[in-house]
Amino acid sequence: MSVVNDIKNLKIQGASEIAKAAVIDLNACGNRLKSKTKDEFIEELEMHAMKLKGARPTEPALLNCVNSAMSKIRKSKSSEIIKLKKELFMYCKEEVLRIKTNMRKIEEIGVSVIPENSIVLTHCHSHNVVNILKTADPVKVFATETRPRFQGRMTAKEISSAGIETELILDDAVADVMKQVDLVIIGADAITKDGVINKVGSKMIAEIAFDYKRPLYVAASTLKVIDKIDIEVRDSSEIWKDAPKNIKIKNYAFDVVPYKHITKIITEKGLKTPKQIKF
Ligand code: RUB
Repeated sequence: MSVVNDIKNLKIQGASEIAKAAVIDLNACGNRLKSKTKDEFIEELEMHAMKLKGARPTEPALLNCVNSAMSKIRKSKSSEIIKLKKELFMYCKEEVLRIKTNMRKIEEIGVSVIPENSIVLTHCHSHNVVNILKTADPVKVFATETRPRFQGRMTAKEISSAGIETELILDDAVADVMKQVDLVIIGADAITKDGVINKVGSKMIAEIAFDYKRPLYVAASTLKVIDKIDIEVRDSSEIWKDAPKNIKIKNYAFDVVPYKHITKIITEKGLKTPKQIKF
């Protein structure tokens, strides 16, 4: 299985991991190329970069990191393939480092929003959120199962193996448990002008948290900042495999959480209000 396919079918999921896997694979592709000239090398690499970006075209961290490495290699003064390969390795390594450093900082900063003995609710599977929760060690975490692909099970497994009391709930049960929760923390795929984009259901959870006056934090690197991006619509078979033909099924993967429902965004540059984000 290729990394492109692994990203497409969610074997690799979560914006940060997707971006990391993509730049590592871009370097691996460059390394394998047998191109004779610089133009050929760039062109073939570009083709692979397009495939990687196309695997989840609505993931800004993936787009930003792959574009950044590609733009540097395009500007290279080297013409020898061996040198280009070495440079590509360096640029891809820089991107991986950027992703990892941001995640570490988000974890450090994120811990400060989780008071001692708190009960936290999260949705889907965000590596940033899991890192924060494992370090903050709240008394209990509610994890939504996250239909249709059940990424919440991954969150529940990781949180409970860290020794934190974990309760997996149906997505539909959020309204019922919200009164037991001190705060909500979710990840993000994109930080846009209109709001933060995260796994479908995030908007509904944010509205419920707002109604119950519970703070909602979003943990996300500024590598995910983008003006505007489409919402990914995935294959309907993820919702219902052999559905009758006359039923229309729309499998929106994400939704937009408006800023009025977000307390703060935990970025690698600190806790930010939407107005402090540069677009
Ligand atoms: C995952 C999801 C995560 C964000 C942030 O969706 O919505 O909250 O990607 O992840 P999917 P991270 O499973 O469809 O990729 O904090 O790991 O960057």
